[in-house]
Amino acid sequence: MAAEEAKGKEKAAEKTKGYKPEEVTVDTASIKMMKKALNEGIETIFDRAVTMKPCNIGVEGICCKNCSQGPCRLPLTKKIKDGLEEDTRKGICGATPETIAARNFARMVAAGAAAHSDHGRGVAETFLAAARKETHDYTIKDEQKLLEIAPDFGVEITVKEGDEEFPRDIWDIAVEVGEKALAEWGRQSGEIYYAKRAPEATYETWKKLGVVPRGIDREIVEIMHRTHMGVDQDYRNIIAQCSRAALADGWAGSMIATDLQDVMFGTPYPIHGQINLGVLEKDKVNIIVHGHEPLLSEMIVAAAQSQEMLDYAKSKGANGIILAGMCCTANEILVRHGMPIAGNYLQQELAIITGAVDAMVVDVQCIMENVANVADCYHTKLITTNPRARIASGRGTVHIEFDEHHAFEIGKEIVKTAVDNFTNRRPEQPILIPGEREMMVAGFSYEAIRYHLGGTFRGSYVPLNDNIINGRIRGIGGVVGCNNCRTVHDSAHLTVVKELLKNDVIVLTTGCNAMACGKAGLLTPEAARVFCGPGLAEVCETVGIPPVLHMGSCVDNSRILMAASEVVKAGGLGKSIADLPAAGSAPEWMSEKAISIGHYFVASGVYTVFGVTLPVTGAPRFQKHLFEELEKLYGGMWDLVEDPYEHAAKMIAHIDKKRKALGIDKARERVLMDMADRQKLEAM
Ligand code: NFS
Ligand code: SF4
Repeated sequence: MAAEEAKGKEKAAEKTKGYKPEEVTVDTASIKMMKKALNEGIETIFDRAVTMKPCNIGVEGICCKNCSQGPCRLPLTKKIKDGLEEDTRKGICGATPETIAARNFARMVAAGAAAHSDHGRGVAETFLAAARKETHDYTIKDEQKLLEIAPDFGVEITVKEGDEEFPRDIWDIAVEVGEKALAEWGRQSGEIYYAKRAPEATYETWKKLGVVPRGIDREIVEIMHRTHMGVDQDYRNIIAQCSRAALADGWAGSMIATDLQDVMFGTPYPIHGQINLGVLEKDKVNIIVHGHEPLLSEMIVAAAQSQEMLDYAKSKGANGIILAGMCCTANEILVRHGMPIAGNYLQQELAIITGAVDAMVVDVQCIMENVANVADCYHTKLITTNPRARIASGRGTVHIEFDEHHAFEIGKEIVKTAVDNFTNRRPEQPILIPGEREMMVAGFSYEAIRYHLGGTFRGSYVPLNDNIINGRIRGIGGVVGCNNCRTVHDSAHLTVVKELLKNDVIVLTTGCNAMACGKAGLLTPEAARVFCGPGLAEVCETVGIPPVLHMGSCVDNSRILMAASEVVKAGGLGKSIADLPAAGSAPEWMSEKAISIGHYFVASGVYTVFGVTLPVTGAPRFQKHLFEELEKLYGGMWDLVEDPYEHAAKMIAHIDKKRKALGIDKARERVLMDMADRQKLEAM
């Protein structure tokens, strides 16, 4: 009895032990909100991270539940690990740890590719509806971009009459592009159109390996089939299918989403914005749009800015309307409209805890179910909008379904709901909005990079290449991805990025990493002086750009693929993406989308390092395939490095390896020996 009592007490103590805000984030605004949450007894993900520990078999990727004879768990013992004992682990059906881990990995790719691509499908459908003038809420904003992408779909942009050629009607072009784009999902054979956008040598590698995607849906479905009990039981073959599906995501589903969004809403060019919870304002109606698809948020932006809604807000005693984004929706409305960002993934509950959020509007992806419970603790209305994503938790959750044919009307209804709720703020609940609010410059599409780093007269990637060849810029780092409650919020993101900058590696960013960088002031031109090595600082200061280029949301990782392709095409840095002095990174990843992105980077030839954990470590041969053997096939490979300093160091070592292979390592040494450069460094 006494023992039991002691155990109970221990458990209770464990429960109340909780977390220390300063130990789980480096973001001071978040710390303030966590303290408020702890004071008010509001449970957040940071509490759950203490009480819910990950399963140590699942974390290594070696639990199979693909049939009801399992789940089969194959723990990796120390003896097997050290090679003292033969690895004879098997599931009930005989599946090896390699098969199990590869199947699990493949299903993550399938889910991630499906998420991005289903987003893309929605964009293509809306685009087609706009092109056919079935909706008046969307239009073609960027004709130039439409004309640029049309030939990639084999769509003519001119018409011939006799010997003469005339520009074709833009709406006709749009309809044909829309139809061809939408057909990429259901395509059964052949190749996705955009595969040819890759440098020829990269495309040839895919062709040789037989992994050029046929159609988007087909490749995702085939993963599900192959990973069903008793189908594909060769981890190498499973990974080849992962490449097809992931490439279909990066070079089709995501890329089409990005392109058609640009045509409808405008291609991003550098724009000022503000970030962190301090963008909320106490005396205004605060609406947070959280999720991923700009189709809806674009309309809410328009509605929130309409005189009708502003007047309505005034009639309810509010001083205006603040519309702020969260997660990738935030990136979408930032890069096109300069709308403020409230925060990244781990701040979604914290935003509501300010007490000042009148509505949180969500669509799909990365929305924690618990936002509904937190919203219930305040006056906040949680509004779901997508038929694919309803939330059962929460007494006050409402559903206002989005429909692209009446998009603006629905946008207004949502804004009106938020305004009405402004009057329901509870006087007994003190509002606390942290003061943190950083300035940033975002919106570096690959077109914008071409323009900004290009010559005075004409956009081109040649000057960027020249600076890489002469060594001022050592290489390119793509640092992207999520937050993860298993690691200190934003900490690894910032360490990896700062290490790269210090070593003259220019950083391209998207997703929650971009927001971490924004909050830390890295997305300003002034950051170049403070954080960069002398070469990179000089380039950034001359051109007037931040050393970290915010390229958008996670589907906009396709912009990084395009930028890499442009760099190859500009010449002097090899023939394929795999030849570039470049590396990818997701220091705090958590979502399945990140695995799909990671794998399309790897299959496109990029060395890609993940932080936190990777569910492959329990299957050493499979891990070796991903971390080593893939390099021989694709030129790119996976890696897992938890320590952010070592993480960056390995990226830099890879960049140097590529510089050496290109014969430009000497140029770099010369630059470093340069007296003028040294003096400049000392003066800093
Ligand atoms: Ni990307 Fe964007 Fe953030 Fe991760 Fe989620 S918001 S789509 S998945 S958590 S970076
Ligand atoms: Fe076990 Fe094989 Fe069934 Fe997986 S598929 S649960 S390894 S029997």
